[in-house]
Amino acid sequence: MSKPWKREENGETIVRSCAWSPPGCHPVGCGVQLHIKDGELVQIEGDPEHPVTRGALCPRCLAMKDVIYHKDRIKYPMKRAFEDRGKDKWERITLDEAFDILEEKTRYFTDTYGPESIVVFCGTGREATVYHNELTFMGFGSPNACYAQSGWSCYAPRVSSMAYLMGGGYPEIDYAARYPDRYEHPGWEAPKYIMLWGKDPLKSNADGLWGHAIVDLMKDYGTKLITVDPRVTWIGTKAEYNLQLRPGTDAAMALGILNVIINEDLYDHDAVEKWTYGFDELKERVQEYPTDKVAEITWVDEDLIIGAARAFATSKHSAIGWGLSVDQNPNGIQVGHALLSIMAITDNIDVPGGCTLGLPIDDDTNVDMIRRALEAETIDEATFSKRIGAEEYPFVCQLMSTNHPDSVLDTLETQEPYRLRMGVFQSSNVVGGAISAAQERWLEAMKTSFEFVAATELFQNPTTMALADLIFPLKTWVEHDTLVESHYGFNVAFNGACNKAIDVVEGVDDLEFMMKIGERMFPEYWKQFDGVDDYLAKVRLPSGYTWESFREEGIVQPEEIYRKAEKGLMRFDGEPGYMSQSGRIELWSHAYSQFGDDPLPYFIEPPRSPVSTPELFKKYPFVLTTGGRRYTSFHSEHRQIERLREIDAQPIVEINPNAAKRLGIENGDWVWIENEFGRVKQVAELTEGIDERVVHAHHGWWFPEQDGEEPNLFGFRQSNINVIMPHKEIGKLGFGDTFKCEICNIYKVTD
Ligand SMILES: Nc1nc2c(c(=O)[nH]1)N[C@H]1C(S)=C(S)[C@@H](COP(=O)(O)OP(=O)(O)OC[C@H]3O[C@@H](n4cnc5c(=O)[nH]c(N)nc54)[C@H](O)[C@@H]3O)O[C@H]1N2
Ligand SMILES: Nc1nc2c(c(=O)[nH]1)N[C@H]1C(S)=C(S)[C@@H](COP(=O)(O)OP(=O)(O)OC[C@H]3O[C@@H](n4cnc5c(=O)[nH]c(N)nc54)[C@H](O)[C@@H]3O)O[C@H]1N2
Ligand code: SF4
Ligand SMILES: [Mo]
Repeated sequence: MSKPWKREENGETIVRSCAWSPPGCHPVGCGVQLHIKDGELVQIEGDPEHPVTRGALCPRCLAMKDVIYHKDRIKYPMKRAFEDRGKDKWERITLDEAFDILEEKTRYFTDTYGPESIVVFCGTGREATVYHNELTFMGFGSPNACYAQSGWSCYAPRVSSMAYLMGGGYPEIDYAARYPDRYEHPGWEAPKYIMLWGKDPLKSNADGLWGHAIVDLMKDYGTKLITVDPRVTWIGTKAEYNLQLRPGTDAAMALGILNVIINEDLYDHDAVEKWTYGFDELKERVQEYPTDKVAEITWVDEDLIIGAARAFATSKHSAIGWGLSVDQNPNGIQVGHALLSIMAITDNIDVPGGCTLGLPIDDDTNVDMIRRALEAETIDEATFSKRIGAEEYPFVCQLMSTNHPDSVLDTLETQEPYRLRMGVFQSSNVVGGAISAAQERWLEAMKTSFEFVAATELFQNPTTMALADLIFPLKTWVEHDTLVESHYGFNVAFNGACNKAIDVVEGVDDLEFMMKIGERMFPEYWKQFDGVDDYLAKVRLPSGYTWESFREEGIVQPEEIYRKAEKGLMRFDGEPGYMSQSGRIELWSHAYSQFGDDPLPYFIEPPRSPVSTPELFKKYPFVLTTGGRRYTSFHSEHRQIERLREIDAQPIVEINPNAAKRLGIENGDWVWIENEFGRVKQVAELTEGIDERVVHAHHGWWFPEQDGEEPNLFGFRQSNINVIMPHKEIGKLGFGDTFKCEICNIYKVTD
């Protein structure tokens, strides 16, 4: 890029950077120019020189000044007496004092009860995610890294399926992200179709897929869309086929599409023969899913299913963008398997205009962190063997290296097999935020179990107010240096420099936090790093860079190599093929069979649905899906940012006007959303874009403007949909939840 990372212009310092977190975002790394005057951020604008985002920004980055200088931001470290938990009674301390307390407590619980009595929570996609396992194993010496979403239902099911079915390499829509000259690059092709499967990428930019590229492709390169979504989203209105399915019936839909592709002989024989395993068995399985049956299950017209299947299979090359709905379903492992099968048998994997493919999973990812920690001797095998839920759910815990989230709640409630006594919250608002189901249970269990709690945070929230004894303020992405790597290394479009531009709080960033506690607990290991820049250079940056040389370059795009399996790049031994047990993409999975599941994809009804629980459905006669992303928030964040709150002022439940009319509900009415687990209220938004039998509730709601102290805790019980999401409604192998496939009743709030 031509402009330097930092320059002086008209009395301002302009810092070019790639945005990330905090506040939350996935590692999208959108290009920004930060205007600094007298040490203050005065303006933020998109950076037109960023090869991928080319100057575009969404409202959350545009509101960064409001976040950074917000009056309620936590500005210095604080402690609170144990008996004052739940009260807004904090005492300011220094950063050194805060680390002294953290070290003292870590040593106390480690020495008295073993390091496994400490659990470290982390949420999604923010910088902390990258260091979650490392912080837990090599900072605290504990085996208990916890991602508290029931059934680990985000991204991990997709990544794990890929690892077991083909040895890793996350498939992502080919939007020319790795080329500096982007769409003009010789040899790149635009996808003919993009099938967006339960994904709304303009709003979510999930995992670093820069969703706006899909608009470029549609506008300028003729790409057509197929959307598979129970709602008509904005992008759905542009689709040629919009398969508006019943939530949770995705596996049936994917198997129906496979049925058409296989029975009509629309698949690529060469690709099937060379690169797949188990085609005949899959062919037999899909006979159980004729399109008339699938239409009945999914509530989608048979003609549309057939049309979409034909269009996708006969238009080479085409891509599937698979989203969160694959994960938030107890049947999700099978959905992922069926979608991978569609990509594989139509020869749309690792080809221009199809799905690009990451490299096989290697040492850089969390997966290998256990080996690194054992070598560093910050933890031993015996301690690892105490990881909660790992024995019961090896399919989940082997690759992710964490414990099993649902088992953690069970352990907190029963104190079996041992008591968790110290909690560290690092990028997760477990009480009244987004991640946990059965939120009241998590709150009560943690209150009882935890003798000490530390958190890193931007703002007070229900979790910190209820539980924290010690708080470290967080520096935003404008206040610290780091590397942002899209797709967490699983399929990297680019590495970007996130450059510190200002100093605002007396706090930490996630990397500093890990290194500081690490240096105190395990100095032998951590002394090899001479500060954050040195750590980044040794562990995180593409090879050959120092932090200074990397930030000078600003963005480093890895080379795009298609058809890696042919070239021996998908196996560590350099042979052609994939790193699955058969050396091919497994349509019939050896691993699934060994873990005790069906080796082929299949459909099962959600645990509660009009079909699986017809009696219950009479009482709760709507299918409920939740959590479709909004431009204005990242999960439970941004609720205190006035300019964003003006756009999304209240929690919304979307409901069809005919259904609303039957219930006497008008646009803007507060309504109860009720199921077996309780009720919460949200504001009804009437929309034709949803079926009369389905409703969609927003997630992550709490009210920073309300009383934060116990028992109110910022009013999270009022509207947070996860108060009524069930615990442990997981799939056979331990993945999946019902956040996108529950049932409920809706009625007007009258009091
Ligand atoms: N602005 C913003 N961006 C975010 C986040 C955020 O909170 N805010 N969160 C980040 C995180 S952690 C993630 S995982 C990603 C997720 O990002 P996406 O994968 O895009 O997921 P969602 O937006 O939850 O849902 C996508 C679509 O799935 C549809 N859907 C609901 N139920 C079903 C179903 O049963 N089947 C199918 N096929 N579709 C269904 C919804 O209507 C919605 O339009 O977004 C990330 N990006
Ligand atoms: N009903 C329903 N619930 C859902 C979903 C849904 O679709 N429906 N989606 C689920 C999904 S996919 C996910 S991934 C989870 C997400 O769940 P989480 O990632 O746990 O999100 P939050 O609850 O918002 O908590 C995140 C906290 O981290 C803090 N934070 C922000 N940035 C940083 C940072 O860089 N470092 C650190 N240390 N902290 C930071 C924020 O201030 C915030 O308090 O939610 C899940 N919850
Ligand atoms: S996706 Fe939006 S919030 Fe995230 S970095 Fe890009 S502009 Fe910022
Ligand atoms: Mo997520």
